[in-house]
Amino acid sequence: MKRAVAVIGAGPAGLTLANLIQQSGIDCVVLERGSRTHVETRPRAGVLEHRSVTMLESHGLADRLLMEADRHGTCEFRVNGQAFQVAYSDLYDDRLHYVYPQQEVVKDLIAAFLDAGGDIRFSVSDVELRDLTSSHPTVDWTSADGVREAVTADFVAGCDGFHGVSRPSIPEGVLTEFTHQHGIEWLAILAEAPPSTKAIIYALHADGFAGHMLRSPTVSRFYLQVPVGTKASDWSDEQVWEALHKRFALHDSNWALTEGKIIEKRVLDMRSHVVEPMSYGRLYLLGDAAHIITPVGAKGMNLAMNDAATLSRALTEFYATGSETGLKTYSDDCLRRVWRAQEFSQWMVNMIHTDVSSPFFGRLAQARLEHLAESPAYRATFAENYVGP
Ligand code: RFL
Repeated sequence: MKRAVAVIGAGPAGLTLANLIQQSGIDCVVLERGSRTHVETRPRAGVLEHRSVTMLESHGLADRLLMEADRHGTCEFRVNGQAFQVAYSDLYDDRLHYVYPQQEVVKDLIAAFLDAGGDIRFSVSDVELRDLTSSHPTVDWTSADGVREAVTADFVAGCDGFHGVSRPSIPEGVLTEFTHQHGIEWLAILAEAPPSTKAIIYALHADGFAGHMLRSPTVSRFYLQVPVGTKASDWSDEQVWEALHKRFALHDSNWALTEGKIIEKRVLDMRSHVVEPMSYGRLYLLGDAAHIITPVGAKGMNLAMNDAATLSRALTEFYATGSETGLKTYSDDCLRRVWRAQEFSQWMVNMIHTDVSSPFFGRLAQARLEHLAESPAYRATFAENYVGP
């Protein structure tokens, strides 16, 4: 089989890229390890930045999102039983966050791609990449029926997440890896509980951080900072709710947390990882395949989509004019935004955890939060980074 582009992975990065290049008349095949049902029901992120939505909308890919997503322009911090809100949308050009679960984004992008005649191979295995520095790299895989198949392409897009095969196909020594273990762990909880808040809550408590994120009218995501080395099974559902009640508690308020059935409980290793450059020969890395960021600040899915839009522009330029300028600058263009997001996420990690590495940092976190509560200028900078410039 011959295609212009072989896309590995049908997550937000791979599916956004596939749709965008298909719209430019560039043919591609998408190879996905999971089944269609699996990828369309896997809950992960849920917050899209204004600029991700604008990009999807300009390609006609945001119809359902714009109808169904909740808009958010305020978040809340709780410290020692007192709450204060930051109306970040008012502070930054009326830009909003769109709360729309990642699996719904994936569902919409698959439907749009297939409706326009796209080719996705689900449930593939043993994907292998070859001849990446030649002008015609090849990808082999075993189909759902057990048949070994291959595509020869002009370019390969590695959109297969942190644990995929694309990045490890690059010879050792080519990439520079930047890794940071944040020294904290979160228990991530998904519950069939209607949101108890209109604004995302970040709560600091002597026991550790707690977060109340929004997903849908019937499902909420919660995070609890837990000791490093914790297993999800160490926490019973009762202990989870007890800790959430305690860490979110407010003095002088009748605010209440609505409980519900816990449908997912997992420990998130809070780490950051970036590789440079985000390309090798004719292989381009996108999204989590190239960079992992903590969920603090909700940047991961948005960075994946930005990579896809950037590579799509470069490929469109290449096929229209023969120019390789966009392909050559792809990595630097994406990395600028990746590092800006990493810096903000790290800043926010340090602000919402009282004991990141020492009591000294606990005091810095407190000072940072007081600054945020008191200073309009500081809040404006937060708003720009949080909602996305
Ligand atoms: P994905 O979504 O991991 O998709 C990669 C796809 O590749 C497939 N794959 C393979 N296919 C073929 N062959 C192989 N060998 C393969 N290996 C893997 C996988 O099955 C999968 O379908 O990567 P992508 O597209 O780069 O998208 C990245 C985002 O998924 C990720 O950054 C976000 O989910 C991160 N994230 C959040 N991001 C936000 O912007 N806002 C949030 O609020 C937010 N919350 C979160 C998050 C991630 C979380 N977890 C589970 C890590 C909350 C959580 C709990």
